[in-house]
Amino acid sequence: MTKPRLWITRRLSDATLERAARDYDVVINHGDLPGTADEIIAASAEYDAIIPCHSEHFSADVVAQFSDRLKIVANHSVGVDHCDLPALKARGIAVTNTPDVLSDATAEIAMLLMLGAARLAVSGDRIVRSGAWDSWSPAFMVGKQVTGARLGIIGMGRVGRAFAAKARGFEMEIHYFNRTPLSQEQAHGAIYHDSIESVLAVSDFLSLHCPATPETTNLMNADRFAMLPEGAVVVNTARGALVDEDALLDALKSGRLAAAGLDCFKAEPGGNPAFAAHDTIFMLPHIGSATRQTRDAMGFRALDNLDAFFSGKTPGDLL
Ligand code: 8YV
Repeated sequence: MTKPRLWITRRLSDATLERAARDYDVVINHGDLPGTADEIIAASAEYDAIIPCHSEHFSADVVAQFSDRLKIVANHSVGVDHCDLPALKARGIAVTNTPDVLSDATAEIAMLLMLGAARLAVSGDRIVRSGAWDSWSPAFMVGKQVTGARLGIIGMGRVGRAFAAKARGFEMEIHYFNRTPLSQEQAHGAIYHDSIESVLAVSDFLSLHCPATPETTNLMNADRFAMLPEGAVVVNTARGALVDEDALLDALKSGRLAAAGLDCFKAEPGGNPAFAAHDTIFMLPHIGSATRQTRDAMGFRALDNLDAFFSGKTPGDLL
């Protein structure tokens, strides 16, 4: 039987690429640059399947120009905001993602950002590294304590719950907003709020874990930053689209926010150059799921979805 033709748009983990090469007639973009709209359109005529990352954009405009060969887009990501799902569905193209397997790695990065932002990691590192550390005083670099503080989580899906589990180790009082309340078993004592505003009022620390959709664009805007307690810390490991970046800067300047920890930005790659001057923003370049173990698991999950699809079964992560 001829193997399905598969395009892998980026340099996935070695184990993933080996398995893909064993089971598929695969072309790998070893150059590892994001696939352009033209390349994606051309691929729709040459391949039965694509494994893209969030760096490839399947907009309605791109999908409208597709040929008929492509049958499945098996994303190597949990977020699918780079895919116009209705447009792909209308073309009869299956779409899958990779939930679960990256929840712990992403929650680890959220914890790193929360601790780093709260305890002034950027200034501390810079002062020691630059040789500018020439004095010490009890008043030096005094940050905000995480242990026992109130944590607000917007979006209690898999990553939100993994983060809450880690935060419980810091004895944090966890409040959350979610479209639906969690069962008692899943909530582990976290306090449900039926509105975002209500969570903000009690969030000494706030962490965003919801998908980017038209409804969540600029979810954190000037009005909402103003609802946080004075000196709050905001963490975003979800998507840059969730935060109005000008409003975030204003909130830092006014002192409403003490600090922010960001792994994602409106413009990626690159981030927001206006953030660079602010040591109170601890930044990472969208590496929430970037551990060896998780990269393998994401690649394998995408391949599991393809295997199911091409053997006539419903992929586990069909959207
Ligand atoms: C990935 C992510 O690194 O899964 C997601 O939605 O944002 C990241 O964890 C990236 O999307 C890989 O394609």
